[in-house]
Amino acid sequence: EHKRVWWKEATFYQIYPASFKDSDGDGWGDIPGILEKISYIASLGVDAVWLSPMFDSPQVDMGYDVSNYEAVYKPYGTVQDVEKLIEACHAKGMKLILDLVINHTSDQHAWFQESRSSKDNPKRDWYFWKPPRFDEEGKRIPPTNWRSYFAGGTWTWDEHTQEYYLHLYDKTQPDLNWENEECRKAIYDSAMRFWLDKGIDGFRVDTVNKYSKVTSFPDAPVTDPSSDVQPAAQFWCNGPRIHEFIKEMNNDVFSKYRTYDSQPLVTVGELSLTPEPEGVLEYVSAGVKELDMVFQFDITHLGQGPPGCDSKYDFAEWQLPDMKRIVKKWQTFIEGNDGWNCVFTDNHDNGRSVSRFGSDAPEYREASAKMLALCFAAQTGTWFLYQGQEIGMINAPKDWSIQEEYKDVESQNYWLEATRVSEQGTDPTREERIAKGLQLMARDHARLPFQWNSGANGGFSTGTPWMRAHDLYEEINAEAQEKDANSVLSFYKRMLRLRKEHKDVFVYGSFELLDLDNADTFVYRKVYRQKTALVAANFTPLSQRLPRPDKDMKLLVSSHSKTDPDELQPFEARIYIDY
Ligand code: TEU
Repeated sequence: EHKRVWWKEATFYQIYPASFKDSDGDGWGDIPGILEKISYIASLGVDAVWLSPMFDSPQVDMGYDVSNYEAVYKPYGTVQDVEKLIEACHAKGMKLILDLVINHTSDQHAWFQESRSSKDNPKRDWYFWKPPRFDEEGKRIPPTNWRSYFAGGTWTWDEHTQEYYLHLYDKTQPDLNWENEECRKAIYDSAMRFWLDKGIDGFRVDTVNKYSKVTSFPDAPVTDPSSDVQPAAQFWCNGPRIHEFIKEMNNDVFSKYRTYDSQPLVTVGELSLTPEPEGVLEYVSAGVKELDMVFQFDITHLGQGPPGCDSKYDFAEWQLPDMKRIVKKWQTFIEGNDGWNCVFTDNHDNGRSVSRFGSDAPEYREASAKMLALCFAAQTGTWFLYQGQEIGMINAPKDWSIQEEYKDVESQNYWLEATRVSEQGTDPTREERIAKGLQLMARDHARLPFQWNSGANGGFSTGTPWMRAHDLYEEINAEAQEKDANSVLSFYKRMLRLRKEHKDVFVYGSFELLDLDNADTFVYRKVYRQKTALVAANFTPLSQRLPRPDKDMKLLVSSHSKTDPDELQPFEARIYIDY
């Protein structure tokens, strides 16, 4: 049985500051806007807020490119505003965690500015600098052939000191050199203690398994001969010193702090590209003292090409059994050990779950939002919700221009690359395929302004929003749903209540998958001692046979107001219990 701790039973609500609420009409969401909506957030029944980066930043990667950890991006507000937010959350009984983005900084960070200023600057070694190589024709080439996340290579040439620097993400996001102890200590002070001392309750730790690189910097094997950059995650992910670094971070910093109500701090790491359960346990087993839990991205990879290379937005068909296999793998991975798990379908890096896993057609989008809420609310682990999920927000309309309306650096880079190879004729259909992939899975979809009401820009801003508001804000918005007992919002609140009331079974129970091969319904059982719950969810727009509940179980909840004893209606989901 799992030891009980607050953060296992808590539901977290992620806020993306740019897109939540603009209080001053400059088109950007801000901290005062979040403060205005604090009662709304608390009314959902969530226990903690995760705020995506609000630090000072040139916003090339929407704040995941930090230029000063100890300052707030001006349009978002001030350090004092964040202090007010910490207080306001605590006054409502909610905890607040911040994003910890420490694999890289922005190239505008003072550390990098110093580092790039000369080869003998004391901070030169805080980043990875390498001399060039030369090919047979004497042409300058980068130190390795690694492919970066946002398309292109991982090395950028710096004229000033005639060396390359490393970046796994955009060229304006140079990787910090964790091999350098002074650099690590500066990270702990500036990015962590500065905010912990102000009373935050923990961190969501960005890219947590990428701090240690294979520092001999070998070339990756050529898997794509048509490209000069190759997937190379084996050299920058889960590297040789990663566990040493995270243990040090925990020992020197995390373990020294408590939450505002004197409980253990919480840390949730972002652990991509670590598919094997055993490898994950090395990070989250309570005994190893690294992280409390990590996000696993298998679920968000449904429909994407292989991670770590150029096929992310090359849509790949998937079936419901694929999703079931993933859920089962992570639901059962913490059985019999002291690790923990995260449950989520949405975040700021993915298309909306209704559009990806359900249906965003007008007649089905509410039903699928509720079905997904129910299907995930009964799973073991800590539940993370992303802003707008609770009102069933959907992807941007398909007729929006990718070039004009999509703002994300990743989308734009993929789009440029796809149009280029199409023009060159090397892959004439790539442009069309990538367009389709972006329309479904681009990170932009989650970043549309929150739809508060039917006013201009969905009530998000009185100015011109940095990203266009969804065409459907009159149909999908929080204000209308607050008044409607049958809305997606009301259903989320109900599921959050039920999850608390039935936490033994939902949060801590063991998981058993039924009928893996059924491609229409997702059915599983949760068991805690003498208590059993049966969850059945219809992922199709057709009626489906309802699997017979065991013994004489009683209906706890259905996502539809009228239920049929033998059939699940389109996108209906139910829970039966026997206690
Ligand atoms: O994402 C880290 C990351 O590597 C991927 O899991 C993620 O899917 C990303 O979208 C790459 O396609 C984190 C942040 O969540 C993301 O917003 C940042 O862009 C990234 O780090 C760089 O800081």
